[in-house]
Amino acid sequence: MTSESESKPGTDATAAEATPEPPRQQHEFDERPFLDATSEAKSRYGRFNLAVIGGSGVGKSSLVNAVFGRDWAKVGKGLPVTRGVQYYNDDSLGIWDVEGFEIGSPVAPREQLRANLKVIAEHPADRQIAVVWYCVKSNDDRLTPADIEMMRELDAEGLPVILVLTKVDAAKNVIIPGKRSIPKGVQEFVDWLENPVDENNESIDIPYKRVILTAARDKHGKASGYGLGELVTETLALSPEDEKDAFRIAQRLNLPWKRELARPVIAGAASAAAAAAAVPVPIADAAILAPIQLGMMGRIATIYDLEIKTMLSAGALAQLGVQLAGKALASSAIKVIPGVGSVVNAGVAAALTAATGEGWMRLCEQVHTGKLDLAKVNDSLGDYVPGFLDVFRKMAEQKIAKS
Ligand SMILES: Nc1nc2c(ncn2[C@@H]2O[C@H](COP(=O)(O)OP(=O)(O)O)[C@@H](O)[C@H]2O)c(=O)[nH]1
Ligand SMILES: [Mg+2]
Repeated sequence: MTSESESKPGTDATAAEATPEPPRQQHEFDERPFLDATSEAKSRYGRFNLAVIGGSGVGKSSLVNAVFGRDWAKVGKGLPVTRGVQYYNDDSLGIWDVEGFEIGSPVAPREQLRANLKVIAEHPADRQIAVVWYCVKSNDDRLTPADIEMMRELDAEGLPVILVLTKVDAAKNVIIPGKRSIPKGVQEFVDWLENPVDENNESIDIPYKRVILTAARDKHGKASGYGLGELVTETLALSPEDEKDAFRIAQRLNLPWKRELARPVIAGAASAAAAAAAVPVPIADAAILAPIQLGMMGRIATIYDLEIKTMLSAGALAQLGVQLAGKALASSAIKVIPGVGSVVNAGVAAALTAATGEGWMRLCEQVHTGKLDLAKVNDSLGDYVPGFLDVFRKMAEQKIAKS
């Protein structure tokens, strides 16, 4: 991932490294299990690459921002790959931003796109296109011959194409609550797509897999999610199997998909904790659970696409471990065995780990959706995971103070 940091738009890749490491505490646990789990999860889930093709101004960047929550278009340029093609990426997402056919170009549309796809194909495996959003303004009458030629080229290359009609001015339907009605012109475009014909009224075949009507903004310029749920559902459906998880992680609209990924991680950590405490361990040795829990937390942070590493100051995660294994453990239902003292047995270890995982998952969700204002976390949020939340808040404050 560092090899590509030069193409990372808008992020300061060196900020984390630049922070001097505080002297390492002589403690049994540190943040490494968290960081190791994060990078392991990142490489396991990989990156989802989407090609977004369409004329300038059709709303490609707005769609990407709405679905993936990356404000790349505003932040700056991607990696200019070839004329009309830019590549933006971070760990979980790559976007091939491809300008539509240039009118007046001496090269035919299909040839132009073929040349661009060839350049893309020369890039490494972790940049190869999984799905294409072919974007057209919904108030156009029909597809142009250039659009059709380009979609045929994509299909010939085996790329699944979603035809995305953008900027649909979907009005609230006054008769059916919750329903939206689309302008007459858009409906005519959709009708034409169902039975497309050329200029001579001959039936033609256009090889797209789905048509989806979308809007990133309403007519007042406010954010609109029209059609975006369907867009992510169909994008997932058309993704190659081994890139589905990367897409679930990269997108920001569907939270249940992230929970589906996080739950098995929690279950796995709970069993590992139970195994580690198969022979009940004295409280003082409960630190053996910290790496398991921190590893679980690192994986979950990856699923929510949170750069906790850059959110949290160095050493803070180690403190988190202390909190987890100490305060949280101490406040849980720990067995007292006469003659032995307080011990953590398998059941307690598993339950505690599962509770920590659920709490951390919900916390990540809140941060991910922007609902949790880290600067204003109040005590009611102690419900998540008592104990480490204070640490988390402190770390967030440090991060805010630094930036
Ligand atoms: N009304 C309306 N405007 C939109 C919508 N999506 C994008 N825009 C506006 O259209 C312009 C071009 O959008 P942009 O995403 O930059 O297009 P791109 O050149 O294809 O990347 C911007 O001013 C957007 O605010 C939409 O769904 N509805
Ligand atoms: Mg753009």
